[in-house]
Order: sequence, then C-alpha cells, then structure tokens
Amino acid sequence: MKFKPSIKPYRGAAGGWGSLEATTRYVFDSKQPLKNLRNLLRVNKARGFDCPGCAWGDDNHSTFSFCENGAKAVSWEATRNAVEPAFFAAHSVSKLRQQSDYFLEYQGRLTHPMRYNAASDRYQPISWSAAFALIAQHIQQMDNPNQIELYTSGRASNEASYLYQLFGRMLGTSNFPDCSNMCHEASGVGLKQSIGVGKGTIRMRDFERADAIFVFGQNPGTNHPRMLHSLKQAANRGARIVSFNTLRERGLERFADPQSPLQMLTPTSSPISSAYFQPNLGGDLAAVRGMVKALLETHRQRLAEGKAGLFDQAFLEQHCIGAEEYLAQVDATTWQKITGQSGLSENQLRQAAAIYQGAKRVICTWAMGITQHKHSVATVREITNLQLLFGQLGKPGAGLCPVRGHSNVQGNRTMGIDEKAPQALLDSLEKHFGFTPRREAGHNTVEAIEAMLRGEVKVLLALGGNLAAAAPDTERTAQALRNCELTVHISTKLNRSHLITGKDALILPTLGRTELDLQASGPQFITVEDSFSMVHASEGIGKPLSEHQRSETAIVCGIANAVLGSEKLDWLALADDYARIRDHIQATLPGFEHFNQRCEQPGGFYLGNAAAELRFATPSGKAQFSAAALPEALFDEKAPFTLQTLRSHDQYNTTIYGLDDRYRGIYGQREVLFIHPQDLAELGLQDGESVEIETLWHDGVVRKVSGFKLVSYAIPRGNLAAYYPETNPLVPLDSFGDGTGTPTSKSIPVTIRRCAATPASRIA
Ligand SMILES: Nc1nc2c(c(=O)[nH]1)N[C@H]1C(S)=C(S)[C@@H](COP(=O)(O)OP(=O)(O)OC[C@H]3O[C@@H](n4cnc5c(=O)[nH]c(N)nc54)[C@H](O)[C@@H]3O)O[C@H]1N2
Ligand SMILES: Nc1nc2c(c(=O)[nH]1)N[C@H]1C(S)=C(S)[C@@H](COP(=O)(O)OP(=O)(O)OC[C@H]3O[C@@H](n4cnc5c(=O)[nH]c(N)nc54)[C@H](O)[C@@H]3O)O[C@H]1N2
Ligand SMILES: [Mo]
Repeated sequence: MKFKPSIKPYRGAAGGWGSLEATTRYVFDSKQPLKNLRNLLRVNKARGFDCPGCAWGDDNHSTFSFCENGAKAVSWEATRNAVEPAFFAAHSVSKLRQQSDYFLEYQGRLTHPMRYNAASDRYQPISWSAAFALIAQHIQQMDNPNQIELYTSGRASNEASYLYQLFGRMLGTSNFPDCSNMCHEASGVGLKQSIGVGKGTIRMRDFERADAIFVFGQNPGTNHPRMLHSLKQAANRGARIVSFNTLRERGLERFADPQSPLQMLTPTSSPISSAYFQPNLGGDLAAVRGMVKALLETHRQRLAEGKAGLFDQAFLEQHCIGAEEYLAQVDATTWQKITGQSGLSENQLRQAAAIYQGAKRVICTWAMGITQHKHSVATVREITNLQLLFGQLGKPGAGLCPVRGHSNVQGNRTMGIDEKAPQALLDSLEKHFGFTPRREAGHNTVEAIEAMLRGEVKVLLALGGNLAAAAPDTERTAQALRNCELTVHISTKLNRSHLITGKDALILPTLGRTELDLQASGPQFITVEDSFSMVHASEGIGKPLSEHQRSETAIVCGIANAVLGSEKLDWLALADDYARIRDHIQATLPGFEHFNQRCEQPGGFYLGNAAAELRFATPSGKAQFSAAALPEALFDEKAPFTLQTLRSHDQYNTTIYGLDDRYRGIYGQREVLFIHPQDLAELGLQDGESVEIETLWHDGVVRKVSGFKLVSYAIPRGNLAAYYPETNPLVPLDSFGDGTGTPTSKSIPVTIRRCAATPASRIA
C-alpha cells in the first residue's frame, strides 16, 4: 500500500457510506473475503464469537451487530498472511526493530513457538514442550515468587485469565500488572469508594429510557461505534445528548447509520449531541462542579420560594452519606476557579446544568478523557456525586456507565486479574483449592516496570498485549524489559514487545477469538463480560492458520503444568474441557451459579450489580459523596502546553490498521500534532510545519519526539493532541493518577519547537 499524506476536513457524518466503504475495504484487504463475511455475520450473535473490538454490549434485537472498527479487528485477525520460521530466519531482531508498528503487525499471524537466540540475533523455532520446560526452568531459578510479573491484556477470555491468576497465586505472587492499570483503573477505584462496586450500574436497555445522556471524555465514533447506534436512537426519540470533549469529534456531532436504508440513500444524518462543550484537558472535575454549583443555587432558590427542591431528598437521606460536606465544598469553590480550570464559561455550565435539570432519567458515560489524568478518581467521584444528588441510581434509564476498552477487560478483573484482589476472592480460592494465596498487594503496570528497572524481576509473562508500546516512558520500559532473564509473550501477531527481549525470550502463538478451538473433548467456547456486566459465550469458527497455534487456555495450562505439576490441580484436564474451568469459577466467584448451563442462554446472563439495587458495599453501607477540593492547579505553570495522546480511527491501541484518521481529516500519516490556530500564530508557526515535542518534567531526563506536523484544529488554547503510541516516549513513568497508578496519558506538560521534517525516532 502507498500513502500520500494529506489533510482534508471530513464533511460527512460519522458512520454512513464512508464507514461502509472502509469496512468493505478492510474485509477484502485481508485476502479472505468470504471467510471474513461469514465471520462478520456471526459476530455478537447468540452462538457466534464476541467481537474482539470493544467492550460495548450486544443489542440482541438489532441487526446492527458489527461496526466498521469491529470489522477491521476481525479481518485483521483472520488474515492468511503468516509470520513463519522462515520470516524470522530472514530478519534479525535488530533489523525488525527499525520497522514501524504498522509494518510489524501487517506481516500476519504468528504460527510457531519461537525462542530468541542472542548469538544470531534471530528467533528460532522451539517445540511447545521445550518452551514450557524453559519457562519452568527460569521460574525455578527465581529466589522468590515475586520475581515474576504476569501481565494481561484485556482480550483474554474469562477461562484463560481465571487460570492465569490462579497459576500466579499458587506460585505465590500477586504481581498482576494489566492493561486496565493504564485504562479504566480510576473508574474502578472511584466507583468502589463511592458506591461500593467498581463497575457501571446500567444495562444496555437503559439507553432506551434515558431522557439525557452525558458523554464525558470519550470518542465513540471511533472507539465504540456500536454505542453511536444507542445514542442515535436516544436522540431520535428526543433524549438530550450532551458531550464534554476537548476536541470536536465527528462521531459525537452527527451520525448516519450504515444499517438504515433511508439514511444511506438520502443525505441526512442524525445530529447526535444537542450540546457540545470543549473543556480544557483535565477540566471535567471543575466542569461538573460548576454544574452542581448552578443546580445548588436553583435548589436553594426553590426551597426559599417554598417549593420542592431540585435534589432527591428522600434518596439522599435513605441511601447516602456526606452530601452536606460535599455541598459545603461546592460553596467553597468559586466560579472563578471553576471557569479558569474547566475552560468553560459560567454561562455554558449553567446551560449544561439546565439540560440536566430538565431530565428525569440521566445516564453519564465516560472513558479515557476522564481516567488518564492525575485527579481522575476525584473526577469519577464528582460525576457520581452529581448523579447521587438526583437519585439517578436504582431506576431504569439512569445511572453510571464507564465504557470499557478491551472486549473482556471487565471480565479479567471479575476473574481475579487484580494486583489488589479483594480478600473475599482470596479466601474463596484458599478454601476451594487448598493453598495459601499471598495477601499483600502485588505490582500494577507502572510498579512492575519500576521493579524490572531495579533489576528485581527475572521473568515477565504476558498474556496478550504489547507492553513495550502501550506502557509509558518508552525508553525506560524498553530497558525494563531488557533487564529480565526471560520475557514470554502469548500473542497473535508480531509486535514491538517481541523485539525488546530479555536475555532469553519466547513468542508463543495463540488462536484468536474468531477461530475454532478444538480440544480433547471437542470444540470449546469461552466466555467474556461486557461493560454492562453481561457474561456470554463466544465460539470461533475459522480454521486456524497453523496446527502449531494453541489456545490461550491451553498455553496457560501448559505453563502451569510444567511449573507446578499436576498434583494440586490437573491443569491439562482443564485444557481438555473448558466446562471444568467454569465449574471452578462457579465454585469460587459470586454470580456464576449454574455457569455452564447459563452459557446456553442467548445473549448470556447478567452478573448483577448491587449498587444498581441500592445496596452499597462501602464502609458505611451507603453511597458516599466525595468532597474533594479542585486541584490547586491543573498543570505545571512552566509548561506552555498540555498534550493528550489518543487513538486515530485506523488503530486498535498499539495495532495500526492504516494511516488514516478519517473523521479528523488526516490521511496517510500519523505523526501529526493538533493545535489551536491562535497558538500557532502566536508561536510564528504554520500549518504543516514540523515540530519537536519535549516533556517538561522534574527529573532532568530528556523525553522528546520529533517530526510531528502541525494541524490547526478545534481544540482549547494551550492544549495539544497527538496519537498514541508514537507519543508514549513523552509520558514520564512516575506521572500517574492519584490512587490509581494510571499513566497520565491525557495530560503531559510539554513544549514544542520547530524542527526539520524527519520521522520520529524509534527505539533502536
Ligand atoms: N477502534 C478502536 N476501538 C477501541 C480502541 C482502539 O484503539 N480502536 N481501544 C479500546 C480501548 S482499550 C479503550 S480504553 C477505549 C478508548 O476509548 P476513548 O476513551 O474514546 O479513546 P481515546 O482515543 O483515548 O479518546 C479519548 C477521548 O477523550 C477526549 N479527551 C481527552 N482528554 C479529555 C479531557 O480531559 N476531558 C474531556 N472531556 N475529554 C477529553 C479526547 O478528545 C478523545 O475524544 O476504546 C476501545 N475501543
Ligand atoms: N500514551 C498512551 N498510552 C496508552 C493509552 C493512551 O491512551 N495513551 N491507552 C492505554 C490503554 S486504555 C490500554 S487498554 C493499553 C493497551 O495495552 P495492551 O493491551 O498491552 O496493547 P494492545 O495494543 O491492545 O495489544 C496488542 C497485541 O495483542 C496481541 N493480541 C491481539 N489479539 C490477541 C488475542 O486474542 N490473544 C492474545 N494472547 N494476544 C492478542 C497482538 O499480538 C497485538 O500485537 O494501552 C495504554 N497505553
Ligand atoms: Mo483501554
């Protein structure tokens, strides 16, 4: 493929012909059109496979069961291109390291287990049994069980991730860094503190009843396209959709449904948002505080006039504590501080408050624009405060909805991939399996990288993902990986993490979601959990590309068997029949009664959510307001700009499908920097000029990337945006959220200066 870089503003709506055209292009590009079309028809259907694209739920009564970006994810996995031993024989690891992430994954699917040979700087084939024995040998050489890190990426199934954490805990560690630590951690932490459960409280059908939906820091047109369908239907029946986003995102403005013949044939599209606010990066805490300040004023006015107040007094008295302290904090927060920090005027915030006030049932959704800041937990809790004041919990059409990323990231946590697992889970594992799990917290992702940097980690195991590219502070993360004795990646495709090796390294090729998983007892299905706590079966049908690929579950069992033997648990028997794993899950986790039988239900089953039933597992037994003051200042005043790192339309995290970002009008390139036109003018710079971006941080380490082309954009002054993972070298490892350890990928203090137009450097 050849690309000519260009910038053309996108005039259409999100979805529509552009999306259908792009879908068709991807389906045919992967060289397996028929298989792909058959696959797509089964995505998210009762007995098909779960879309590996995102964690949005499945709407069983709609035909809109896949979307453009889901199609890309499926086609990308179903390619017939193969990365075979001959490929590795032809390319040294140092040579491959010079290639782009896009090139690496484009080579196709990994087909054989491979071991790195430092002498020839090449990967060579190894048998599965030798690979498992090598892992066992390295683990047996560790001085203590905490010298291993077990990373997980959120695509892993419930079955594989349950056994993975069980293996780690039986080994004696709780080091389970995972992608969630870099993603929705703040949602889990904040919601747990406020309402006693770290998950969203709504179900898909609530979108059909809501009067208003507030979307904070999220770009569903690209990252959760099936959500647009729910938003559009809500907008069509008159619900108000209010977006808070630092950028003008096409998908939040207008949407043409590719499944609606009328909209495809006529140049119409549905407006999505009835109001669109562009706060400063990190300004949402102040924005919501401003809305509450306005609502509190009206509430008091009405009481003074002898009318009923605005807030749900009965709900507050019966179910909440801390409302008074919180409202005192609201009084203490000045409009000046609110408008300064949010970047929105008092008028705009009063307008948002008026829409909120006019709605009986309100849903608030959010994603990375809320969770990847320093004060993200406080922001998640502030959104919760607002909802609590109006009793927007425990009724249809209302509630809290963190929209998860990876398709099974929520399920991973439920299964115990958690470096700070609840004691109840550990008790239950202890009782059922008869061993003593470690009670102390283990490492999250940043702590794991720090431990590796200190040379304290011997073995890194990764169940999926691409830690080298996804983690912050690229140079330091690379050094961390190199410090390990052994790095092991269970992967579908070649990626950067395979090329930054420990002294010893393995790549273990795995089956994808879409493929037939045949074990001793016959074809297997796995289960996943979506953002709405629905657990359902997923069964692949495609013939695997190589007989040497194994399922994630079988690989985890193979490793565990080689390391721990079969005395305590017959791991290999579990791999023969996944129903046996589900029996163990049923015996140890709440909500999984009759697990195997309930997998047969079309659409799966609902795990339940206590907070949605107004039962709050907090210390007080009630929903707890948070009375956080706004941060002193959002950012380091010495930094002229704050940078957010985000996704283009043609990528899945570190997987780059193509070089376009259609809705933002970017074609054939990724090294671009979005900036306000007046900022450009003040700097004496012009659209299309190349700049170097440098982080301003207190540790004296130089962090910069260069060759980024400036693009004028509708973005607040002083804010910048560029794509992840190219900008990960800029995120300092020790810049993370309070109480979460989540890298602050959406607020990096930077400066920019003109430079020669060279592509950004890669790690050599
Ligand atoms: N096609 C596709 N789908 C995906 C993914 C993918 O890469 N590609 N990734 C998956 C994963 S793991 C995740 S976590 C989700 C991510 O889904 P999103 O959270 O939608 O992903 P980002 O691209 O990081 O977009 C962040 C959005 O928040 C806005 N934003 C940034 N900072 C702020 C802020 O401070 N305030 C406000 N109000 N807005 C802000 C940005 O302008 C942008 O629109 O998507 C999942 N789905
Ligand atoms: N700067 C910056 N950094 C970020 C973010 C950001 O917004 N900005 N976002 C963060 C977020 S939200 C997340 S979730 C993380 C993502 O971090 P990760 O989950 O670690 O990264 P991915 O890019 O999703 O992983 C892609 C790799 O997974 C493998 N893979 C794909 N499918 C499968 C499968 O079915 N099984 C197995 N075993 N492997 C598979 C492939 O080899 C592929 O190369 O990145 C975080 N990093
Ligand atoms: Mo994520």
